[in-house]
Amino acid sequence: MTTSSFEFTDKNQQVEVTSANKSLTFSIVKPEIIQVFQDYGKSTHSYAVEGDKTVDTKYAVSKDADHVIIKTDALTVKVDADLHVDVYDQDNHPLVIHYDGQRESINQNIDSAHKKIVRSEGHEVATVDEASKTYYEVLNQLDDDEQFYGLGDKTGFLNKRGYEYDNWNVDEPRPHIESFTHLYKSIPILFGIKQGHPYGLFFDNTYRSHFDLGKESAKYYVYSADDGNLNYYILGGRTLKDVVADYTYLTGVVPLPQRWMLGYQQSRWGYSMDPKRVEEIVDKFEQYHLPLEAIHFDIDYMKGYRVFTWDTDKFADPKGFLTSLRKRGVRVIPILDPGVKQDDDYDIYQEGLKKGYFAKNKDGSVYINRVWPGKSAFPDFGNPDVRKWWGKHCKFLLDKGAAGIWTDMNEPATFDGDMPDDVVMTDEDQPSTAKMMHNVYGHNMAKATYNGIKDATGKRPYVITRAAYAGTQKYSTAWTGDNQSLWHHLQMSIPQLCNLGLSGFSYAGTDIGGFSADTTPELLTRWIEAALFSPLFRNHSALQVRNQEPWVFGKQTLDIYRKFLNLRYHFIPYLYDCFKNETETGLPVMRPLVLNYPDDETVRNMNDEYMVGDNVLVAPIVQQGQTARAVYLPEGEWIALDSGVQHSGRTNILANVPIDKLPVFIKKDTLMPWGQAVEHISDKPDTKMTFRLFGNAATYTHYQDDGIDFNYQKGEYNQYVVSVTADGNCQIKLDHHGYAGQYQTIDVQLNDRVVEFKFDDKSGSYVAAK
Ligand code: MIG
Repeated sequence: MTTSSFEFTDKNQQVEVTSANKSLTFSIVKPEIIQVFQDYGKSTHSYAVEGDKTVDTKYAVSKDADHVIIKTDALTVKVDADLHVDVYDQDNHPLVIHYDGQRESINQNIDSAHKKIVRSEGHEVATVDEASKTYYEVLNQLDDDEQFYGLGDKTGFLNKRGYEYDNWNVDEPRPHIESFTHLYKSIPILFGIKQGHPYGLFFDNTYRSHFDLGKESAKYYVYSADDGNLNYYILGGRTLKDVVADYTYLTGVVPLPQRWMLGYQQSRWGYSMDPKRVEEIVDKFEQYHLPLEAIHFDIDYMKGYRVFTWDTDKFADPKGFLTSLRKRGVRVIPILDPGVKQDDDYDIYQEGLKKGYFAKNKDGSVYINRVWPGKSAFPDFGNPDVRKWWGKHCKFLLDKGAAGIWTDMNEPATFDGDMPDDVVMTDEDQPSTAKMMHNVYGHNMAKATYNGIKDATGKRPYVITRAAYAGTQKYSTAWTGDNQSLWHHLQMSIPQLCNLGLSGFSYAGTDIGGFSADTTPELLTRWIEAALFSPLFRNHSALQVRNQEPWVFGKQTLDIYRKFLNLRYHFIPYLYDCFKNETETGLPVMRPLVLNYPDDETVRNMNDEYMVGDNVLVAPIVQQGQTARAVYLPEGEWIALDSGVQHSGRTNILANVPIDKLPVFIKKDTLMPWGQAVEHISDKPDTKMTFRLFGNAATYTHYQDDGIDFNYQKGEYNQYVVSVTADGNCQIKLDHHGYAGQYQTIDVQLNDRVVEFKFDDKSGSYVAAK
């Protein structure tokens, strides 16, 4: 029997290390994932990680004089008597090493008296945050070459090193710039590459928390929280892809979308003030032969901004109207805000009140703040009954013909000051407060909406949310909120969407053209080009700004816009395949080059190029007036989509990029499915598919299902393996045939000819026509 106060217990993949009177628990989830937990007596319910993810794992625990050592096949964790944690990968490379020194203030050469003076004029003065320090912080060594990625929708650049961030969802109408520490989403997943070795740290704590990633000092980085338990996951695999995949293993993948959701969507605050205006927009799309899948209805369609109402003074017959649009191939996505108007004659408010479904003040009265409908109450979405209630009411919109629901203002945003931290809310079955539930408010609203749509329609739900927490990707696509028609925001959209992708949000987009401020023809054009592969593909603008539909700037802009919408549609089968892969691998569709080429130092700070899956590289123009740019191509051979010219990688090439061009490169030896440039994606199966060969030989696996419901989960899908050998031998195998909508014709475009295949009913296989 030892009386040493530094010891451990080990039971069922849980190792509890105790020292003095404190303890840390390490849960081995799988070889590459270890959870670190310290109990501060707070809720242990996770909104991000649903269900037990633990896999039977081989591991060993030992102790020497200084450390308790936990070892799996992928990770070694060393804990000392101060309960400091060091982590190494399977080859003993350091991944996460505790920093032993003290935090220091940024050196400003300013004394406290002068700090006070500049503060009183309204300036922010950085200082070591005493308040957060007193709760807890995780302080780790920072290497000179360490890079950071992830963190969701934060502003700024791809590599987060050198900046500080907060996790606290806010509605931010000012132009988002790199000094802003937080926006609408809190996704506390930090990916690092240390001396070339990747790791992840996922801090699953919904309370306000902070990252300083080498801004304060080049010696360390810090995570700190204001409240909650210490609860984080160490992720470590061989490659950055492994680590990113393990994050989605924990928090979930984006479910397969309906096929039309990958098509073009048009939106503007104000369209739905008048059905005539909506019709005019649809007319113009038809007249100009522009593809269109959906129009989004902003708050104007409601009766006095009351959720689950439709203003029948404006729309005599909402259902008839939506049906008529649907017949023209256009779906409608109406918006919902969380705020429920305080109005005694309004059934939703009465019902919520009677059932106690609204957030409350400390004294038990209903918490009221002002939003669009005026004074409003806020559903307590952390309560599963409230989520069910909200979900059921979504049927009101679905019955009218809505094809999805857009959820806004769910940070939650309020007009009369922020919701106080002590507002009473529910954490599943436990009483809680806004202090804990704020960052998952949007998450729970999106989840309620997703389940409501799924129950009512049986189709793959389409939800778009503004606020989110880690794991919201299981329920909703996300847009990046109120950007502006600024070149800076076009530039930022690439790193922002890439980091969202790494953070689980494979299905996201920015408002194309910019939401606030007046766009210009050049900016709109460069935006539709840069966003060509943005998973969520929606042009949206504010009430008070210049119109920004594709035709408002005349023929040149319209023609270019149409050309790129058509190009997008050619790539939809590829994007759909990327989504299918994403559901299996957890890797994002739109991604930074560093994910595919983590060993290439050139791409670790690349903000103006991105990739789509493994084989497509995009290098748009994001500078006003620019018509040429350097394009960095990583290792391998690349074929320019436009010209077919082949380039060798690991170097920059100069691309001439006049206003109507977008540099897209396909990795040599790729077969690319090439869809048709339709004006509306049909619910009926395509009868024909084309595959284009880039290079000399390739194999490609292509996925097809009805693109609508969940029957694919019962095997109703087709999987085609298309291959071309260097000597021109071409084959198509129907690997899995569970969906009756198989293509009748498949063309394979080789460099010198097209091979046409026909489906042969008798043999159930594809036969090359002679
Ligand atoms: O305070 O519903 O980000 O997309 O058009 C503005 C009106 C509220 C903010 C959303 C924006 C939407 C707008 N909403």
